[in-house]
Amino acid sequence: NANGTGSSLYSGTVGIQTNLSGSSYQLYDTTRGGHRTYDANNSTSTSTGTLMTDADNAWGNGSTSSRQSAAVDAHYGAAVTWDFFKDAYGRSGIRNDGVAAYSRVHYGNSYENAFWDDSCFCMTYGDGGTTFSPLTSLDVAGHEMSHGVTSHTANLNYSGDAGGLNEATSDVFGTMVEFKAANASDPGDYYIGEKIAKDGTYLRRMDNPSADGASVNCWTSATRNLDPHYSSGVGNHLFYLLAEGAGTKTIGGRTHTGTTCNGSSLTGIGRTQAAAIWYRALTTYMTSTTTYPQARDAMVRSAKDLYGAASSQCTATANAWSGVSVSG
Ligand code: ASN
Ligand code: ZN
Ligand code: CA
Repeated sequence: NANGTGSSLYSGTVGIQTNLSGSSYQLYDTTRGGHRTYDANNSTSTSTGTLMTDADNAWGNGSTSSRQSAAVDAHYGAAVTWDFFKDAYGRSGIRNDGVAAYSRVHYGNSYENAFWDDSCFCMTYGDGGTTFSPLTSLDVAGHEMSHGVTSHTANLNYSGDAGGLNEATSDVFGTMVEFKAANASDPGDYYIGEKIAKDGTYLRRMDNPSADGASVNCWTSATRNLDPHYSSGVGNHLFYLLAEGAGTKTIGGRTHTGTTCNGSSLTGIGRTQAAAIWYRALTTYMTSTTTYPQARDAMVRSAKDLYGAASSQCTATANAWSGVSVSG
């Protein structure tokens, strides 16, 4: 194990764990289940690619002119995601078996997405093109790897209300990963993809999902018919309201609104407890077919388990769900 330094695209200069093999260093983190970062060499094949190596253990230059820079973000994102699940919930890797996934960067040409794949147990990032810069920001890395956690726990379907809960779970934990590593380059916020959107906007907002023109803030019986990236709005909005309450705030330099669907005022319990309630619901009570009303029950039960039936956290959980039009 060796301590490397990386000049990332989105997180500034960061420490990364590497491995000295012969005379060169590898992007191989032996301290977190053996996570390796590979160059996909602009191929879209299923091959693993080439393990990234470096002569002096100082990686990247903070710009896309170095192929190492996106790899620094990916390697760092995997490390922060590992540490988040371990430190917050004692979860040792995506499968909770102590074994790391691996990451690939520079997938395809001008590829405008990033994705988790259960079959290779691996994480893949495109370089982006007209819409996105390389899709390696912390919130996206945490989002994608959290799809792996969902697959190995509740295994929420990718359609109907469950699809929205699946996507919202990834936005919740992707955001928690971003907050865990918050620094001047990437202060935490409840926006998703704000570092990679070339037009300076974002992919999604948790405080006011409908601001993107397609996501929904409030649950109805029609929510289940939406693409999971839009039906996630209900779950994202719930999480924001539970964590931060209603009312306008500036967080990470960005405006967050947070308006309830029923006009109620809410006080947040903080993101750490809100995420703990969500994680317990995901890993204890949710199943592949959980609906939004069932998710309310799952989270109220989880809040009772964690904080007690008479706790303010339990009341806040119920009130926040009512605030996104999911009544008890
Ligand atoms: N980036 C997308 C997501 O995680 C990948 C996909 O199309 N599922 O939602
Ligand atoms: Zn997703
Ligand atoms: Ca963000």
